[in-house]
Amino acid sequence: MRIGITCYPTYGGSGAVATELGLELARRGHQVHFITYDSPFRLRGYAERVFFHQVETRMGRYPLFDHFPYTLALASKQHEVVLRERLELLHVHYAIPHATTAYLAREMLNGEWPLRVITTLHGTDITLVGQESSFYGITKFSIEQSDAVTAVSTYLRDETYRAFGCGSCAIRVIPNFVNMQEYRPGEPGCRERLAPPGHRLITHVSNFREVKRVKDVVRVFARIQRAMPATLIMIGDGPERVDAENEARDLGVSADVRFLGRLDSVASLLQGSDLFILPSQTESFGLAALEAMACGAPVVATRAGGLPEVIDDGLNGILEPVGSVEAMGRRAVELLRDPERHAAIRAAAIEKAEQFSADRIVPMYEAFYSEVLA
Ligand code: GMT
Repeated sequence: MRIGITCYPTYGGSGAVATELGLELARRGHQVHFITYDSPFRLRGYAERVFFHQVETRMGRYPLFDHFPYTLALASKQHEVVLRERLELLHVHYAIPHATTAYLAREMLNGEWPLRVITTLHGTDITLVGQESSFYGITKFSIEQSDAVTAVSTYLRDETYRAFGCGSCAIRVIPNFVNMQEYRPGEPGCRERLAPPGHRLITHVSNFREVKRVKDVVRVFARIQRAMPATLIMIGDGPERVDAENEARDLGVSADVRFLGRLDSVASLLQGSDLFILPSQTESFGLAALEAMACGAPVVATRAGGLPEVIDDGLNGILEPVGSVEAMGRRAVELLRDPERHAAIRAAAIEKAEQFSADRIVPMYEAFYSEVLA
């Protein structure tokens, strides 16, 4: 198949999933064209049958535009690439504004070429941003105008029906996936340079937005640190980073908390981790948790959104209510103090991650594409 993919190219779960999907599809013989404003961050170097088409984000000084109309430039580029490359499918990730630009690009074809548009809903496009009054109407319209819609969890599908109605769209749940060759348990000694000898290594990865509750990560860590020597590695960047840094200072743990900022590849850090903390307010799926589990790091997370579809409390991870740092901290300490139970949860986490391996999930997308094209 000849497939166009549009996503956010910078850090974020939807861009990560879209890019990994494109790469997997190309490995399976499909031709994949990424259409976005920058090369997606997980697109590393040359890959056979993968192409990148850059969308302009600015133009020569033109006094009328305070803000460059990226949405129009994207729709125009999608239309151009679809026609030139004879793309059968345009698969857009994150509804805002991608479902809208894909709708425009398909309308611009005016029957000249039979393009099908698939929108994958990822999370905050439905649970937060899409429900803001400035976006609600156009998001609902654009989802309904897609030829097919997928959601990354049952929770997100149901939330879309609840919040948007979308009566005419039968949303297919295709969960996120992980590349088990890249995200795999580490070799002994893989954590040597990550934390001082004798320290437990705790990690967190996110975009440090409010919804991630990064201060809770530090609060849970402070409870662990009271019980045993430990180091916390915070990976990512975003608006709440300064608050998290201040929290670490206020709780007196900043000497053992390392803020690394954004990193392209996190597998080696996850492989060395004893625990991964994800205390989000909501999480449509929790790709970061899945990647940690695949690397053998048990996850302490909140019982929110789609996280219970990834983590079974007590079996392959720990789930507690949003904001319950005391309970998360207590259960984290109990787990870290019990090597046998830690090993059992770690093994169960890897086993659960295998249910979401790329080899199992990507064929679901291929089958869905064939259905939509038929
Ligand atoms: O909102 C974010 O954290 C980023 C967002 C995205 O679309 O980039 O992540 C969402 O999509 C991921 C991939 O499908 C999911 O694993 C995340 O759970 C989801 N984030 C939220 O729902 C908060």
